[in-house]
Amino acid sequence: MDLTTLLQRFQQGDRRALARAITWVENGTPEAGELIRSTYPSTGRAHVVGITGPPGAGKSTLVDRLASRYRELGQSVAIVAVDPTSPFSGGAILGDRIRMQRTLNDPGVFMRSLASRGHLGGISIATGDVVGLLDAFGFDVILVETVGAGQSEVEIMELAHTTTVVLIPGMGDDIQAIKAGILEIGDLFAVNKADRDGADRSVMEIEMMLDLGHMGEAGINRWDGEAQANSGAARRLDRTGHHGTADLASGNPYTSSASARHAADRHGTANPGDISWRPPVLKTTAKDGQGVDALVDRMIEHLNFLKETGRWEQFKRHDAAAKLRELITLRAARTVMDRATAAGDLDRLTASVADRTVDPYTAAEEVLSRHLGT
Ligand SMILES: Nc1nc2c(ncn2[C@@H]2O[C@H](COP(=O)(O)OP(=O)(O)O)[C@@H](O)[C@H]2O)c(=O)[nH]1
Ligand SMILES: [Mg+2]
Repeated sequence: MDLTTLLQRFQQGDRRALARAITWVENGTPEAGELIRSTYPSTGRAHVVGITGPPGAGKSTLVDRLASRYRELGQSVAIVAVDPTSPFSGGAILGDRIRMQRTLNDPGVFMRSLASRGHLGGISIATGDVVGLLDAFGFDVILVETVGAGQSEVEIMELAHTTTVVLIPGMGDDIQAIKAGILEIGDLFAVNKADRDGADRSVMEIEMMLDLGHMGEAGINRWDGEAQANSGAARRLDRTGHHGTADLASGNPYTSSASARHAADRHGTANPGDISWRPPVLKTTAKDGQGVDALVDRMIEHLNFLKETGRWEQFKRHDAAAKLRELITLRAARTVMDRATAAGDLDRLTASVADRTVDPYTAAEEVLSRHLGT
């Protein structure tokens, strides 16, 4: 299939074209750039929800349930499962497919696993581009499942408007150990496997840590943090009022602006600029679907919160800046390295640095001044 045909079919809603497009982007084929250029104007609509947490917490099972619930609410759903820990994740994909049986045959649900094998530019750019394709294709909700731990997962979670951290009962000590990380990225917390002992205690522990974080610093999640950090701009933005909820279909929770009022009530203020989000902690049993409807409600509430406080628009600028920075950094580095290699400078200077005749800073300066220009 050539690019023009693929784009045509993509725009007609052909899922095979979408699958092919994702493969091109994933493999970094020459057409991928044009594909992204052509589809980018149609992006920025989907609600991107990150689902992260330790392996075995029940993320895939939960994602399957979440997708079903979103379908009940009339939303189309794309699922992206990223597993940076396993370069050959054939087995994992098979497992996910078994756990995601409920939604696998629904044309309103699209599922894709991404292996992370050495994509140029890293897993975060590849995932971002894939999410962009799904967004442009018209999915209302994009659920991104990752194993939470390393830097690449955090980067992937930056793509998400709403991040749900999935934990399981009896992780008290583990939570302590990783709390800095998870408290920062979580907009919602799900204590899954609530059919097991200790779920209530885990909920309490997480609540406590969130409260401590809340009192300790100005903001406990990145949105609060950012809003506080540039409070002037953020609040001006917030005061501009309600953003883009009207384009969502009526007759479901998406149209509700009650959430902002609710949040305002909860925080004892009617000024939207002062509203912050206290991540809710919920119990779920993904195995039988308990607590899933409530979790989806809170995810939608978070989406409404983002839109009604101006953070949705803020996110777009933040995202655009991050994307640009990442691409420029990457391209510039690649260009300089390629030129320096071709000119033999890299080899020569590497040898000099190794035998201590030149220090690395001076060597880097030399390469940059020689090869960074036009
Ligand atoms: N007891 C119990 N087991 C669950 C629940 N949710 C998922 N599991 C099981 O936990 C295991 C790991 O689930 P999976 O969704 O693959 O976890 P992931 O690695 O986080 O994606 C599977 O055997 C699931 O059947 C739950 O709510 N309760
Ligand atoms: Mg999984």
